[in-house]
Amino acid sequence: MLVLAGCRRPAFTGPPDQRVHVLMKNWEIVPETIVIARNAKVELTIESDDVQHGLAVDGLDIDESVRRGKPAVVRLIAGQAGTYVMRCSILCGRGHDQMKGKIVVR
Ligand SMILES: [Cu+2]
Repeated sequence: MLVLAGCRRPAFTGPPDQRVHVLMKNWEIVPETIVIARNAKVELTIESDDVQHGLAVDGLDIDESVRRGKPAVVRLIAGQAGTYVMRCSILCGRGHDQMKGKIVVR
């Protein structure tokens, strides 16, 4: 098994401690700020309300594309407290650059 130091998001099994629903649509990420607990088992369900988007979170090893009607589920455990930038990773149109948010790990 290949282990990439620090940047690979650890997987987990069983029920999550925290579930978060993320909606991506032209041109925003809702909610714009997500607060999660450090070392908690977190499950993100990401949906698109319109075109194809991608949820990328730098520093948490997340980059998932999502289409309308096809939610993506991401499971993560964030071991490091801090603020991580969420952005859209798929050029979705005119307001693409406005699709930003943050994940705060406490
Ligand atoms: Cu986009």
